[in-house]
Amino acid sequence: MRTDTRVVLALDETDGVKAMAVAQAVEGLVDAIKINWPLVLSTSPQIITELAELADVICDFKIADIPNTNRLIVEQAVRLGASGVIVHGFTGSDSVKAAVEAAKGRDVYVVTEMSHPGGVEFTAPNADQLANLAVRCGASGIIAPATRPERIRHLRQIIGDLCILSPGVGAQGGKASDAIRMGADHVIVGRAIYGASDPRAAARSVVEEVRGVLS
Ligand code: OMP
Repeated sequence: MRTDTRVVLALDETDGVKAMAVAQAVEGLVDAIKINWPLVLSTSPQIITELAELADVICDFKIADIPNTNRLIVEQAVRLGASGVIVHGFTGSDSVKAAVEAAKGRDVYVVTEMSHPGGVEFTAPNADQLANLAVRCGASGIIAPATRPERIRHLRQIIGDLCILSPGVGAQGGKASDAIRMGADHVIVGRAIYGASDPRAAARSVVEEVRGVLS
């Protein structure tokens, strides 16, 4: 993925026409567009191919199955044009390795501690193991919470120079600058951009906040 603006748009807009309009509006301001089930289910898997013409697309399907099923899902995402996928790690190393193999060089990100309040119940106590598993399985990086930026710094120590994508900015209360300062490579921002009256201006403001930390 590009490391130009360090911002990834989470395009959870369920109106396909609006989603494409937002994607076009933020062109050049985001390093990738992450899509999840809401947009794919409200439109069609073809949306992956359409968005891939505008930006790198990360399919956030939180893939969490046996190795064979993981492989089948990743192969279809790649066939449609995905540059990356997000998988869960609690399924074990064989499942994550199957995803990495099927991705054939595309990025695979493993979820560690989740950003929402419930993320402290099961994911936080196991985050170190999940981060270690990401390294062992050859993943490109991990997902770590902008809502608890000190956890990003902690997980960075485990994963070395793997990539950290950090959701939870804006609507969930996290700050992009805090996440980047603590070691995230990219922030993932959804509602604060696609839900804004001017998505391009909202994206630009996150980009400037991040630039303020890096400059
Ligand atoms: P907003 O809260 O609207 O900015 O969206 C955040 C996006 O990041 C959504 O698409 C979530 O599904 C995703 N996400 C989290 O919010 N928390 C996590 O712990 C992990 C993810 C993710 O894997 O992207």
